[in-house]
Amino acid sequence: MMLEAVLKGCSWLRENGRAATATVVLLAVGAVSVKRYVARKNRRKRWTAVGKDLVIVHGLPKGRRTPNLSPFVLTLETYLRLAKIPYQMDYEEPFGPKGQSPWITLNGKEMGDSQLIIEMLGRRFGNDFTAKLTPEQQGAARAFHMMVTEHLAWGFRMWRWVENRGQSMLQEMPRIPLFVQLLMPLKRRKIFKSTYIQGIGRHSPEEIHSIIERDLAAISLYLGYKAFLMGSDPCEVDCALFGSLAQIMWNYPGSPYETMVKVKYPNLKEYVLRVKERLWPDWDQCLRSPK
Ligand SMILES: N[C@@H](CCC(=O)N[C@@H](CS)C(=O)NCC(=O)O)C(=O)O
Repeated sequence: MMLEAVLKGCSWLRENGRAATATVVLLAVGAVSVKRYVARKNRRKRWTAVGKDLVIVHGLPKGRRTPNLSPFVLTLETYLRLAKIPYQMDYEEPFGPKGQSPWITLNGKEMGDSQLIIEMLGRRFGNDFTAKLTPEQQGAARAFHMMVTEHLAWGFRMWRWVENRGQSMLQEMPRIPLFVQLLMPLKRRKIFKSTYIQGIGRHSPEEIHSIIERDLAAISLYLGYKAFLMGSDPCEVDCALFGSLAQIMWNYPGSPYETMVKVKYPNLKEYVLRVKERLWPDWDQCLRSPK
C-alpha cells in the first residue's frame, strides 16, 4: 500500500517535473515565512509582558571593548542610565520599524531612532536635561548634537566601512553566520552608496580626515576644562558625543581618529573616561566575553 503510494508520487513527479519543483519551493518558502512570523509574534508577546514602563532596547550586538558596537545604541543606553530609566537589552531583532538600530518597545509600542526616542522618553518621564540649560546653551547643545549625529557620524562611518572595509567591526562581532559574511560586500556597497549621496563619500580619505579633525578640534575647544560639554552636569548631547567617541577610543584601532582623540585632543579622551566612570560603573560586565 505504502510502496504503491510512493511509486505513484514518483511517477507524478516525473510527469510534472516543473510544477512539482515550483510547488516544493513555494511550500518551503511558505513554511519559512510562517515560522518567522510566529517567532516574531512570540518575541513581541514576550516584550509586551515585561511590565509597565520598562524600556526594551533592541540593538546591534555588544562588543568586546564597548557595550555596543553601534554609536546610536550606546547613545541611547547612556541616556537611559543618565535619566535612570530602567531598561533591558535585546539583541534578537536589531533592526526595527525604521530599518535601523536602535529601536525600542515600551508598554507594547514600538519606536525607532535614538534621537526621537530620547526626546519622547524625556517628555514621558520628565527627564529633559537640556531644558534646564540657558537658552544660549540649549542652542549650542543642539548644534553640537547635530554635528555629532549628522556630520561626525558620516566621517566615522567612512573609516569603519570604506577605509577599514568593516574589518575591525567584524572582529568585534559574535560569530557571524556564513551567509551574512557572504552578504558583507553588498552591505559595504550600500553604505558607500549612502555616503556618496550624503556627500562625504565624494572626498578623498585625507580630505575626510581633515574635515572630521576640524569637528573634533571644535568640540575639544568648546569642552575646554569643563567636566561635560555644557558644564558640570551631563545632558543629552553628552550621551551622543560619548556614544561616538567611545567607538573611536575602543573600536577604531589604527585610525587617524583614534590618535586625534587619544593624543592630539587629550581632553576628549579624559571626557570619554569621565562619562564612562559616571554612567557606566558596570562597563566591564556589559562587554561581550572574549570567548
Ligand atoms: N538616526 C538614527 C541612526 C541609526 C543608525 O544609523 N543605525 C545604524 C547602526 S549604527 C543602522 O541601523 N544602519 C543600518 C541601515 O541604516 O540600514 C538613530 O539615531 O537611531
